[in-house]
Amino acid sequence: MAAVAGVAVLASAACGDDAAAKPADCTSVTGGRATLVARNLAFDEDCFSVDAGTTVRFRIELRDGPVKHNLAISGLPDGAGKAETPLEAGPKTQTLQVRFSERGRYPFVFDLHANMKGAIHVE
Ligand SMILES: [Cu+2]
Repeated sequence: MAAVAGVAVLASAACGDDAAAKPADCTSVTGGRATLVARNLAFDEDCFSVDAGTTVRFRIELRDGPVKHNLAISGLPDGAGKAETPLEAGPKTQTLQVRFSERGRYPFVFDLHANMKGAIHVE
């Protein structure tokens, strides 16, 4: 966890700053739908909270023109490991459906831009 904290200093995102705690302004996912917008080399959300057992359909709006982005969620249980969309240039809308069967904190990142990250808190 200490190694993660060193990297998190670069991020303005509240959610990525602490390895465990859920920030007060975390976005609750309702109805199994969540939207992330990638714009100006940043995501508009850095934290989602989800009820355990929920399948979430993420809508990822890529709005950075020729710059390629994606969404990658790691640490998933049940052998799923990682769920991710392909790297694609905008404008483009991607979808990623993930079932969160177990409580925990699942980091999400965009693989090329270190500041594009956050976490999904499954409770
Ligand atoms: Cu990016």
